Amino acid sequence: MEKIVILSGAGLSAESGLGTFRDEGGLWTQYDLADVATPEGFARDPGKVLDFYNERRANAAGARPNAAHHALVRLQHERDVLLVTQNVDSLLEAAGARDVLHMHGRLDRATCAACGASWPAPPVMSVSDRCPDCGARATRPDVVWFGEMPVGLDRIDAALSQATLFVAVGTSGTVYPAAGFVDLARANGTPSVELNLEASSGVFDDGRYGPASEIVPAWVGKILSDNR
Ligand code: BV8
Repeated sequence: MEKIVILSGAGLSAESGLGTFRDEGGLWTQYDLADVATPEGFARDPGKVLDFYNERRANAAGARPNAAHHALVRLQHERDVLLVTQNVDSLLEAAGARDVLHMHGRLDRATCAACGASWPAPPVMSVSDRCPDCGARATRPDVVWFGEMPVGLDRIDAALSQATLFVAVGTSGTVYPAAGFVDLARANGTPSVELNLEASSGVFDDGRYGPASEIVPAWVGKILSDNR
């Protein structure tokens, strides 16, 4: 049986209304990522960063999983699958996924920059919030900004070294180290598949292109019918 590592990006949740980062009208065309997705930007203007994530948290709260999320969950229930996501939404969990590895953190969690505590994020975070553990006014979204260490890299490396298949869903392959996972797979001799609206810059052995809500269920159906 296959041991599959699946990396997802914003394209997985695009049809759930959450938008992407680098497509036309994407988040990084509306905001300067240096202002809202770096520790330096947070230090400069924490209120602006909290507002950016409050808006995304509100948007995500109203979103529902699409057919691609449900297809990945079906595959996880039937095969040995590690779901690694760059997405900070919880739509895979909403579709019934277990044990999703959010390598860039989660919108629905907050953390304390002073003591490292983490707790469920309130719908709206403000600079006057205090850490429930240490009381410091140092709360921030529990997400990984540029220049910060992504979550779970050791676990991802170990899974990639054992994988029989690496799949990237809905990611432009722009952000590292996630964008380098396909190269790790190749170096390990692991076949790789890209499921995306259009070909990214990554070098994959195979690709299916179109909206995730169509191509991901079709691909999962083939994997399961081939009894791989
Ligand atoms: C780090 C915060 C130290 C949460 C984000 C080499 C090695 C290591 C680091 C670097 C390196 N080179 C450069 C770096 C630094 C940097 C980096 O990669 N910079 C880029 C800009 C070059 N990386 C870092 O800083 C990382 N940390 O390096 O720590 C270190 C050093 C060594 C080893 C380990 C660690 C931290 C990166 C995390 C930054 N945080 N977000 C948030 O606010 O969400 S990044 C941001 O981009 C999001 O997390 C997002 O998930 C991620 C990736 O974007 P995508 O998901 O791919 O989205 P995008 O819009 O780009 O693409 C969407 C795709 O979907 C497109 O292809 C589109 O065609 C497709 N699509 C659209 N609609 C659909 C669709 N597909 C299917 N169906 C559809 N309907």
